[in-house]
Amino acid sequence: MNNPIIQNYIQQILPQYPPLTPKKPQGQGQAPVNIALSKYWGKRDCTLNLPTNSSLSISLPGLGTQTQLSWQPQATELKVSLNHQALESDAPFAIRLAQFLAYFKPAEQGHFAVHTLNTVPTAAGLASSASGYAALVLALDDLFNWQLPAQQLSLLARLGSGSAARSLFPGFALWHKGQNANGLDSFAEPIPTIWPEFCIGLLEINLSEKPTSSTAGMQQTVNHCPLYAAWPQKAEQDLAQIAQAIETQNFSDLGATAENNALTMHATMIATQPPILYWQAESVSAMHKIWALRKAGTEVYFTMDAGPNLKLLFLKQDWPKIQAEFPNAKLIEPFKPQA
Ligand code: 2P0
Repeated sequence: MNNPIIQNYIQQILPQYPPLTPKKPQGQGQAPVNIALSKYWGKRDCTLNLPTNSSLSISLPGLGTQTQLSWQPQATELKVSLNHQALESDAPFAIRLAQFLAYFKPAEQGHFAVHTLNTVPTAAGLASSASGYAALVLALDDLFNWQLPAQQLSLLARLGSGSAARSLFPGFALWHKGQNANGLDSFAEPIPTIWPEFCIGLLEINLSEKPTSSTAGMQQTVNHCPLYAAWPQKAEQDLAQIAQAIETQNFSDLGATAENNALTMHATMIATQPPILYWQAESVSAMHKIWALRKAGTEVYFTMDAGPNLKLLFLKQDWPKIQAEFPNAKLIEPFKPQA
C-alpha cells in the first residue's frame, strides 16, 4: 500500500503525477558512488528519509551503477537483475526496490523490469545504494521523459536512499538537511571546486555483506546512544570546516576534519546499546599505519562508512609513499577526466 505522504511529496516534484506514461521502451541511468567527508548519520523523518544533519561528499568516477528500466504491462511481478543475476522477489534488495518503484507504476496492472550493473560490491560499505537509487531515478527520468533538473532528481533519489541524493553529481556535493517538514528543501547540489590533486585510496579490508544495514544502524544509534545528542551540531561544524577547506584547498584541514568526523560517527555507533562496530582488527591496524605515516610526515588521512573498509585521503604527490605502505590500495582520482 503506497503511503499518501510520499505520494503527495512526489506530486510536489512531478506536477503531472499521477498518472505517468512511459515515453520510450526503456529508460537508462548511471551514477557514481560517493564517499562522505562529513557524514550523514540519523534521520529526523523516516517516511520522507530526511536527515538529522547535512553532509558533504566526493563522487568516485568509474565506480557506480548503470540501470536499465522498462515497463512490462503483462508482467505479474517486478523483475530485478543485479550484475546479470535474477534476484528472488523476497531478496531484501528486491523488496526495497519494489517499495520504491510502486510509487512510479504507470498502471495497476503490470510491473517494471530493472537491470542493474554495479561496478562496486553491493552492500560492502561502498554505498552502492547511493549510486543505485541515483541511477534508478535517472532511468525513471529517461523512461518518462520528465527532464527534471538535478535538484529535483536529488529530491527523488533521497527517498530511495539518503546518500543517493549526493550521487547525482560528479566532484564534491553538499546535501542540505533542510528544515521543512515537507522535505522539499532536503536535496544535494554540486560544489563546483575542481581539485585535480585530491585523491582517494580504497583500502578493502572485507567485502562481504555487512551485518547491520546503514538504515537500521543509524536508527539504533539515534534511539539507543547517549552520545548521539552531540552529533548533529558536531556534524554541521565539520561540514562548514570541510567546505571552507575545499574552497581554500587546505588539504590538511580537510583531512583532519574528515577523519575526526568519521571517528566521531563511529564513536556514536560503538556507544549504542547493543553496540554497532563495523571495524575489524585489520581496520584498526590500518588506522595505526596511517597515523604512523602521518607522524613521519606523509599527509594521509582516512574516512570510514558503515563497514570495515577504509578510504584514504591524500594528494597525488604522496601516492608512491602510500602505495609502498598499502600495496593493495586502489587509487581513485575524482577529478581526472574519464577515458
Ligand atoms: C554517509 N552513510 O554519509 C553515511 C556514512 C553510511 C555512513 O549514507 O537509510 O544507505 O538508505 O538513507 O544512505 C549510508 O546510508 O541510508 C550512508 P538510507 P544510506 O555516506
